[in-house]
Amino acid sequence: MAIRAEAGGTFGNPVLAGFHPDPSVCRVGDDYYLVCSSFEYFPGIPVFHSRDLVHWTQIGNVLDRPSQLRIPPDAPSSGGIYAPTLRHHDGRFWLVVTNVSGGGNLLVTAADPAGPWSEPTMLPGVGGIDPDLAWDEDGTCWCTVAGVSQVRIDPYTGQTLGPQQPVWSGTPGAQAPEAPHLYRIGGHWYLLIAEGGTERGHSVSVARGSEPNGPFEPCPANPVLTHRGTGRPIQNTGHADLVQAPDGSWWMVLLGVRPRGGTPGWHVLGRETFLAPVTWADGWPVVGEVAPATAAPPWPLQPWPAEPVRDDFDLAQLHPRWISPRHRPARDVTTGERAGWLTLHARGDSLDRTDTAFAGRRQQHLACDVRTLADPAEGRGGLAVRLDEDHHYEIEATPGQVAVLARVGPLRTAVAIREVPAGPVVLALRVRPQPPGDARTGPDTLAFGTEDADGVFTELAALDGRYLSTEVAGGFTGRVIGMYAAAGTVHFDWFDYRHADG
Ligand code: 6LW
Repeated sequence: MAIRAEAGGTFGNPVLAGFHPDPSVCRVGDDYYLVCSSFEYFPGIPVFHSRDLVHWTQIGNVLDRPSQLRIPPDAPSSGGIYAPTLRHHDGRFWLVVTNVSGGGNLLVTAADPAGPWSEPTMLPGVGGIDPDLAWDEDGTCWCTVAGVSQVRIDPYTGQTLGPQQPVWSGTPGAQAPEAPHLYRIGGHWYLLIAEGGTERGHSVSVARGSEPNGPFEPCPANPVLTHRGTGRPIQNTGHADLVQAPDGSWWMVLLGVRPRGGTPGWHVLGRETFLAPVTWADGWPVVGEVAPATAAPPWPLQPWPAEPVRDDFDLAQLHPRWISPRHRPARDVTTGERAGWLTLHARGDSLDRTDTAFAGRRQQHLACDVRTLADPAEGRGGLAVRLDEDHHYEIEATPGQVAVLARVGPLRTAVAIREVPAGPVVLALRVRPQPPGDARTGPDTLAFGTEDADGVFTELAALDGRYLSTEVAGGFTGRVIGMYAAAGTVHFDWFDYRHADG
């Protein structure tokens, strides 16, 4: 059943759970498309489709070829791809984005947002992150970046057509004016920005003017959205984009986080995408409640149509949800070697290395069960929860043995080791929220173990989830759960991801 947000139906947030920050949205006819930042991961920039702004289905990745996305092996985690803007203009889709790990700002186009997207047009004259594109009535293309400054560009060549000039620096005293989006709405040009930093102070402010390049008059009600200083379960709300529904209603997509546990609160899924209604008063946007999910799970936290639990690796191409740090050479991560299995060839000897062969998907639920059937006969590898090279937990199989390993900052330890029968082994992970406790209670617990042929779980170790949180690790991403090889070749027959929220 599709609940149409724009028809006043109820819905819960987040609408795109897990590490999906910096959402940018556009509508063509009855179809909405949305993109997010992807940082060090390849392929880059997941693209989603929806008919109702609530249920999103991934239809591809914008940067899915090495010729479009180069992230050097030594690029830091949380480098790479920041903050895309997606627009539809003149019969095609335009996406502008920054690769902070090489090349800077770039622009790609597509007839179909599912791809293929073009090779990048570089924007060497545009300085600054969070680029936005807007066209005025005479066809001039304005590129606006964090700061906030603006320059006219030729989007076909990437050349700038004049000086880059400051347009609005946001609320005096607020840090980090960023994530600009410029819109022509009614008789005004609106400049929507985020300010206050992407942490607890995050907010959305707006200014308007009669020309696309200002001068801009700030909204007297700024910030038009912030959860700072509140006890709401959704925090860090900011980095927003606006879209109008076919029925004329307005909506905002934005990022936010769900910190849990005691103090200071830990968020483990990264920054997620939320939806809020927008009305207008005196020509200014008024943002309604960023309502947390109230409906019974699995709706609406499940993508719609519901995602199958199992990936069988029966297809030549991996589903677009699978991502790998920095690059994914087909020779190292392939379904073409053993039919119906995903084969990984080790590059680095552990997940501490930036080049380890790893294919994972975002953790999207506060509680989930994950399992994979691994065949380590020719190597060593397993099932991992990765925040970055310095923060990951894994259950690793070698022939006849499994071990739970933990890396937290400078510390690396084998937490538990057990003998198992030789041959393929089901590696399992159960993520569960921590029950309410005292001020030091963590967000969740990650229990690693094996499963026998009857599906009976034997726990090896249960680890505190706070060490795989953004508050501990830093950065812009969230947990990614997947398979890896740390020596030789490891084959995986299937991978199950099942939400256990509720
Ligand atoms: C992004 C900036 C931000 O470029 O975080 O929350 C940065 N906003 O706008 C990385 O996502």
